[in-house]
Amino acid sequence: MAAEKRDVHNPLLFECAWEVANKVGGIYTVIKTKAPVTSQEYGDRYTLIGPLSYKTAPMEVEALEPENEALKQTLDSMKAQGVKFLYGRWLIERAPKVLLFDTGSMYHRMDEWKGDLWNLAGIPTPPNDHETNETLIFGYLVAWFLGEFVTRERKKAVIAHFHEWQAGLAIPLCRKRHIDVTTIFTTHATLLGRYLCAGSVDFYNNLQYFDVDHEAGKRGIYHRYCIERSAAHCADVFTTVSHITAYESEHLLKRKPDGVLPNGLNVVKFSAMHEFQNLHAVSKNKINEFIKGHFYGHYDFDLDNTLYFFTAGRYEYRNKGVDMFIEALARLNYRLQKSGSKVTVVAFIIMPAATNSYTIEALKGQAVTKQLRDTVEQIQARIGERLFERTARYQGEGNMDIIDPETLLSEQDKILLKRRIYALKRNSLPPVTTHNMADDSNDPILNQIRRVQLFNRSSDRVKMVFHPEFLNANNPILGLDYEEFVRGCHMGVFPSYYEPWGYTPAECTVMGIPSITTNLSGFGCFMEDTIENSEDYGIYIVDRRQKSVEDSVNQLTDQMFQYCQKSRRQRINQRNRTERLSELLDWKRLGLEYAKARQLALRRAYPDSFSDDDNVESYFDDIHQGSKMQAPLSVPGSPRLNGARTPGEFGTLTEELQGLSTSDYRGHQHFWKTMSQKGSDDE
Ligand code: G6P
Ligand code: 1S3
Repeated sequence: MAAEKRDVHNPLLFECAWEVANKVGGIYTVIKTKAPVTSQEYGDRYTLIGPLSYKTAPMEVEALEPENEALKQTLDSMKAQGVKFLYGRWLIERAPKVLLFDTGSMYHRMDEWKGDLWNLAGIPTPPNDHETNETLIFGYLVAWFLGEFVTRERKKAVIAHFHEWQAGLAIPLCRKRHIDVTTIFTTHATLLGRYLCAGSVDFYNNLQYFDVDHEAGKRGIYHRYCIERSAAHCADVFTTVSHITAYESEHLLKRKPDGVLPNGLNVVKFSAMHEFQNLHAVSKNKINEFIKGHFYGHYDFDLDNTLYFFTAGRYEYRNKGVDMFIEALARLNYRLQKSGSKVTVVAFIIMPAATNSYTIEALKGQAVTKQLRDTVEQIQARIGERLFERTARYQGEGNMDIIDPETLLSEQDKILLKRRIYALKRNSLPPVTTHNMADDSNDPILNQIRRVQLFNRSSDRVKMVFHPEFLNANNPILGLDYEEFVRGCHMGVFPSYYEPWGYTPAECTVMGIPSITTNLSGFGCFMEDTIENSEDYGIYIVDRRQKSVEDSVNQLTDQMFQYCQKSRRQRINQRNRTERLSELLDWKRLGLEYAKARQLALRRAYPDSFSDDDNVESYFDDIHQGSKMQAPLSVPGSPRLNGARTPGEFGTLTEELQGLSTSDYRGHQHFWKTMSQKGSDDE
């Protein structure tokens, strides 16, 4: 008897990532912000799978008993064999179901599974790589779960979507064991790409020439690379987050992705435009307070004419372009000085590094400034009281000495104020960093600041503040949450060399804050492809592909210098325009690309289950009603889109669904052509 066909129109979806309910980096943001639109589409048919961290899970997940019979039986069976897990709802918007496996509960089977992986897929796993051990156990648990689950749930098709190599090991296992699921693998970077870029290679010009096995071996990551590569090759559908990473994946992982799934955000729209502008002003005031403390004794610049620039993220000095940022700041400093500009730029670098807490100087700055403020407030109250008493009791005629300002400040108040002023004197310059660095003399950021001599002198128009810890509203200095901080700044600067997507500039955009990115970042390429005249909308893109490093640094300097020439009115207008781009980055729109990947996966695994009547377009229209970019608004300043009006037009996935071949990568057609030309010339 032929096996019953699985229902491909109401499939079940398991989305699996190391960062489900477990914040490590950017993938957490992808999964968490996307979950609401996926839940909307799949409802109870959606479950996320991740590792169980006993430290964070209780804050993120509320335990539940599984209702689905197949799920319950599968989990009972695993539990009987010693597997520990937490099943429940993730406490985020729409509360999707999550299944978190405790890898520790299966460490005793590590050797058995390592042997199996070697026999099955020829993937070696050395003994002392903790991350790989975790990946192995997690992968075996997920494959175990899926294998048992599909023998119990026989009616519905099952899609298993995996993110990044740490979650990808289950894919070759599913393939080798012939588990009846269709799989998608999305990579958010490649292991080798990240390693190669962090070194000093000319990465993009040599992508097609790297001896990948050799390079991975040289860096001690051959086994990890094998896991990543096998996940990419065994998946029914392979995707990544941007066209630039698709190109990289084709050469480093040796499979051309089937499509690109750009990262979105959950966009919160304010009912009135001025609300986000007000938030900027409120947050900027908080940053102003920090600046007054940090620069005590040297607070000789006008905060009304000061701009806050920042960069933030994981401490990857070269990959995140911090080297270029500091060099360009030094040139900006010179140009502002030369032009006699009255503008001051304070440049923040928010990147966590090993530290031994705050410096005494940084804490003292906030303390003495606070004392001064308290004293001024007390004196202010005393003057008020004095003034009131004198005027209320006034009996005389003509002589109004009592309201002479000279007499309002008592001798005692004057002494108190003098004391506070002395406390503000300092012999040293305001510190460049807020923390005691664990390895001060070797820190690449500090060393470059030393090299370019941005030491916060009075004559410097660019001041530096390196905060080597992520922000938190409870911090004693710079006590703001990241979001508040971004809102209070004028511009985010992210001149990355290696950036598969880049959430930092995207987050700036949805908060209406202009940003600088590069055409080596997924986000930068996406914006360059999607809108015309992106600078008008606060999206500045440094060319790091065609230009030399020297020229790119100059371009970045120009962009920052031009921004410094803007009037307040121009900055406000530009923020309004930037904020209008949010819609482009909303998951309501970009989530559609994920839906297409899932459709393709189902069609590849179950081609006979689809008839000619299955209309792909109407399916997408149904799930995301109203998600299309609206027609350009009549108000001037609406973004002009580069033809790509919907995500479907941007992506490549539907083309295959419609029987066409996938197109070439987007972004700088000329560049890709040059690169492929180079490749074929060399063959
Ligand atoms: C927002 C506020 C304005 C304020 C402005 C400052 O737009 O609504 O009241 O004047 O921010 O802008 P700036 O670019 O100078 O920080
Ligand atoms: C990666 O995290 P990263 O900062 O190491 O994944 C992110 C989410 O897709 C992406 O935004 C980023 O560019 C990648 O580099």
